[in-house]
Amino acid sequence: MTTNELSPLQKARLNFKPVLPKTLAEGIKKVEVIEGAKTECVKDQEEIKRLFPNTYGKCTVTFKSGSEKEYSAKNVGVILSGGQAPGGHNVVAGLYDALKQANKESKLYGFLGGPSGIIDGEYIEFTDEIIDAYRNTGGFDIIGSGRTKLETEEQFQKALANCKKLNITGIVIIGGDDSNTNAAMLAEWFVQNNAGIQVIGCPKTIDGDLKNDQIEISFGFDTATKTYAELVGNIQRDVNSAKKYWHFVKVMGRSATHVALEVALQTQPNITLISEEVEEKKLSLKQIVDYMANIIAQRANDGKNFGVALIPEGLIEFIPEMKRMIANLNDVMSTLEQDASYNKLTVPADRFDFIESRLEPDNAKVFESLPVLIKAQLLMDRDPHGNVQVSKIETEKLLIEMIKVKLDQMKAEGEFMGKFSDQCHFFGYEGRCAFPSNFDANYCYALGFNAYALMQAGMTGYLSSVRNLTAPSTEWVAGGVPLTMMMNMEKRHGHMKPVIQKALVKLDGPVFKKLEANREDWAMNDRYMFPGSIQYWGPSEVCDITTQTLKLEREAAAALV
Ligand code: FBP
Repeated sequence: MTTNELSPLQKARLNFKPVLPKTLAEGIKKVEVIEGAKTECVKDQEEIKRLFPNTYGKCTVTFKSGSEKEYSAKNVGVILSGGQAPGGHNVVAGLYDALKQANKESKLYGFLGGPSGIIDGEYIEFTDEIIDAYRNTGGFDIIGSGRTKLETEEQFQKALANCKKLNITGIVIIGGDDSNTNAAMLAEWFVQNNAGIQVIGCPKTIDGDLKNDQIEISFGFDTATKTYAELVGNIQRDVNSAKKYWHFVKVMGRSATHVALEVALQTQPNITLISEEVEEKKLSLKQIVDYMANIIAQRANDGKNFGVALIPEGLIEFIPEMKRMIANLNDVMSTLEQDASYNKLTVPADRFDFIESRLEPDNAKVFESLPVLIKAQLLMDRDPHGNVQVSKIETEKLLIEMIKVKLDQMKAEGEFMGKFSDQCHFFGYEGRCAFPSNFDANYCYALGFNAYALMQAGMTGYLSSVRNLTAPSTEWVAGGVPLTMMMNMEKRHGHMKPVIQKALVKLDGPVFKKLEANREDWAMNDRYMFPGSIQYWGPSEVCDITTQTLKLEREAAAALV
């Protein structure tokens, strides 16, 4: 536990009291289950059903407050998993408070360093003192995080042995799609092996791509997007003051473009690329460069040699020729570990030639056309879940280099008379550990508290679900959704695996439609917005605003009812 001196904001935030939904606020011992409809998974039903015979097809649940019951003590372990997201500490605090409220003899253990903690048996036992020091703070440093994939029999056996040692009968995994895939696998394995250990997930990720009808948004998205929007707004002021640079801002979010789209709606920059649109319209890299260069040229011809462009982190994987090449590259790379002839190559250029010789001819051409920097970044190790580490691929630099070439051509043809001077940024890590907004502080606390309600009700293989999030938190609806409901089969490390499907930006949805309706205007006329920093105290219209994404999606859902 940290003993550092606390900043005034740190001290003040420790005293913020999250407000629970009414059903949970009346007390954990009064929570009763209302069963909803049975569920099916999103795709590949037969295969998922075969792989999850015990946890597949369960019903959704919501909670109501009833009469008070007594509960015996229960030991629970919690894991923070994957990338950091603001509010994780409050999930742990909510879980702790619910568990102690149900029975003060219950214990909460925190596994250290992510899922590897449960395998290696590394843990701490939480106390009031530890929890109180982390309430409403950002980060995952209370126990750390990691990305270990849980999938082998050996890992499950070790996890079981470590739980037995501590008499743990419940595990909460706080994570994104990959981490909750871990949760689903572990839940199924524990049932199959009569382990008597429940597993509940909590929807975390700044990426905003873990959502469906039951999960309106993952936690952390609110705070992270507001943090990036503040920074982009500040850059826009700078741009508008100096009028001499084009700022290219790559924004985190991995595959889906929810983060960049939300930041765009909050700040109204001149250009925002949407990966899902690029894929749908089958835009080539050249077409994207032409689109951006044309806006830059038109603005320059209006005397504006400046602007701001947002680039989603995962763009490269959505450009059709790149997507095909990366899929082929992933297959090739999954065979390289045992390939002695590749492993003995030490010079990057030799490695690139080797890879090109293994790729299909069209894909080899695409790979060959890329700058050395991008080639090297594409060959970096995949994460333990088989994902390309898009945060390490400098797409913004690739675009800038190609745009410069295009603008030179346009200049030669008299189509561009201005100047192009670039600055680039990558906003990602800056937002993942910010102090959670009031929304995330409340939401996370409710998710953790609710996770314990699901356990108390005997559920396993469920994701903690808290809905109706545009209403005040007292009106939020607490419940649970079976993890298998969100699963499908996807290729990872060269093999088909069951995974939770990522929710991508819907091009017929209200959030994208809003950008689409405005982007021509924003490209040429400077409609910059300056959201400023997250406010924790003050008027409700400043402190409690939800994201545009949540607002527009909830409004659209309500209109359908
Ligand atoms: P999660 O899906 O685990 O929440 O990760 C979110 C994220 O921040 C992505 O946006 C980003 O691509 C990735 O983590 C970066 O990972 P790392 O922290 O391992 O560099």
